[in-house]
Amino acid sequence: MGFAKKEHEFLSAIGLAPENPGGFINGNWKASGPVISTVTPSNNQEIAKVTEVSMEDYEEGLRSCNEAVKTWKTLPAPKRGEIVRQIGDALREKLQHLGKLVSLEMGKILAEGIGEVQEVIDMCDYAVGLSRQLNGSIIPSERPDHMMFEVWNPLGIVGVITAFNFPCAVLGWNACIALVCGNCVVWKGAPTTPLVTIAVTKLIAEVLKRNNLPGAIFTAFCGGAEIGEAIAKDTRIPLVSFTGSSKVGSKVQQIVTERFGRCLLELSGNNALIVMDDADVGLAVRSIFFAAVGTAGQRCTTCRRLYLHESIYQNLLDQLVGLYKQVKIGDPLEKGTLVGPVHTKASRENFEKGISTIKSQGGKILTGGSVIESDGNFVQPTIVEIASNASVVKEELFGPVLYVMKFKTLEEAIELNNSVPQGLSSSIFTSKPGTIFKWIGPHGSDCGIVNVNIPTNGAEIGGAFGGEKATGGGREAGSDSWKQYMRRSTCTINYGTELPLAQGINFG
Ligand code: UN1
Repeated sequence: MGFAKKEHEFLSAIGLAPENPGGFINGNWKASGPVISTVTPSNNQEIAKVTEVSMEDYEEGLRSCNEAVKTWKTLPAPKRGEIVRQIGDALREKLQHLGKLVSLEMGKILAEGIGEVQEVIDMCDYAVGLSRQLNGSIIPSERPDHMMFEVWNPLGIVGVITAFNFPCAVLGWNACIALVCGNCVVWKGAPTTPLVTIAVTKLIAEVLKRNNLPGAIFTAFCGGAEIGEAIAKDTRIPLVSFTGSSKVGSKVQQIVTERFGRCLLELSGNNALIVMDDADVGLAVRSIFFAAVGTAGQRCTTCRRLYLHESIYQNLLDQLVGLYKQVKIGDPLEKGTLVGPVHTKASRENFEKGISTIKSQGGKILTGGSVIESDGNFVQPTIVEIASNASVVKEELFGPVLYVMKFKTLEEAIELNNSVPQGLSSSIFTSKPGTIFKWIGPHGSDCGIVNVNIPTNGAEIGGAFGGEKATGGGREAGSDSWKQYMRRSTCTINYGTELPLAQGINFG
C-alpha cells in the first residue's frame, strides 16, 4: 500500500510505511496502544499512521533492554565507538531524506531539517573519538605505597525523553554519548514527531543487527505522557534526560529524585541578546533575525528578549523591522522559505493568546502580531516594544515573538539579562574587550551559554549545552558532559604491607 500523497513516497526509502508500529522492543517493531495520525504542520493533513506503545509494550521493552545491558557494557568502549561510527555512516547516507522528514513532520525549513540530522552525525563522530578517551585521573595519594585513581563505568540504562522542536538532534546528544559510555538507551520521542523517532531508530536497529548485537540495546517508544512518566518512575533507569518545559521538567525531576535517580534537564529558555553602542549593527541585525525568527521561534535557544543601547535603538530597530517585513513565510520544504509553520494548532492558539496578553500589558506590536489564515499553523514573526518589567517578558512564549527594550549602561543590560527565571542562552554585541570580559565573568550573564557577537542559538556540539535556573542545570553533548552518563569509582589500592590511615589517624 502506498502513501495517500505522492510527495510522501520518499518516506519508504527510510523504512516508513503508511501505517507504522511505534515501538522498537526487544529488536522487533511492535505496538499495541492507540493508533494516531501524524500530520504536517503546513496543512494539518495526515502523513502516516502510527500505533503508540501500551504499558505492556513498555514493560517488555524495559525488560529486554535491561538484559541487553549485560552484553553492551562488556564490549570495550572503542568497540562501542565503532558501532556509533556505523550509525553515523548510516545517517550520512540518508541525510537528505531524514532532513526532509524532519522538515515535513516538525515544520522547520529544509535547511534546518538537514542541519538537525547533521547535528546527530556530528555527535556520532564526536562520540567515536570519545570512546577512546573516557579517561579517569590518577590522584596522588597521601599514604605511602598507595595508588588512588578514578574508574568510569556505565550506569546501565539511560532514558531519553525528547521534544518536538529538535526531534532527533537532542536524541543524538544523549544517545551517542550514552552508548559509547556503555549504556543502553530507552528513547521516547515527542508524540507529534513519531515518524522521526521511527526512522532514526530503524537506522540504529539495522546497525545493531548487522553487528549481531541485541536490538534491545536501543529501545524506542512512540507514546505520550504516560510513557514519559513510566520512564521517570522506573528504578531500572538510573539517568533520565528530559527536554521540555520547566513546568513538566520540574515534575520529572521530583519523580526521579524521589527514587534517587539522576536527571539531566534541558528546559525552557528566555534568551536575551544585548547590543551595545559600540557594536557592529549590521552583524547584530543578521544575528537577531536568525536567533528570533529561525525555526519559527521554536528553539529553546531562540532569542526572545532584545536589549538595545538607547543610542542605536531606532537605527537597529528600523533595519530589523525592514527584514521582518520581507521574510518569506510558507511551506518549509519550498526553496526560499525562511519561516515555516509553528508545530501544532495548539502552538498557533498559544501564539494568539500570547499576543493578546502582550497587548493587555501595554506591548506595542511593531510588526507581525497575527496568525495567517490557512489550513496550516502559520503565524507572523512579531516584534513587540514593551516595558522591561512587563510580566510576559519573564515567560517563554514558544513562537516567533521578540520583545525589544532599551537600556543605558552595561550594568543595567546585564541585570536585565539575568532578571528572568530561565538561564539558557545569552549574547552580547560589542567591540570592547572590557565589555566582553565583564559579560563572561562573575558579574556577567548568569546563563549556561554566554555568547559574544553571535546569535543566542545555533550552538556547536563540541561545547556542553544547557542552562541554569529554571532551565534545569543539565549539560548535554560535548565537553565533559559524558561524565554524567557514567558512574565514577574512586579506587584506592594499597600495594604495601603497612596500613597507614588517611588524615594521619592512628587507630590502636
Ligand atoms: C533546542 O532547542 O532544544 O543551539 C536545542 C541550538 C541548537 C540546539 C537547540 N544546536 O540552537
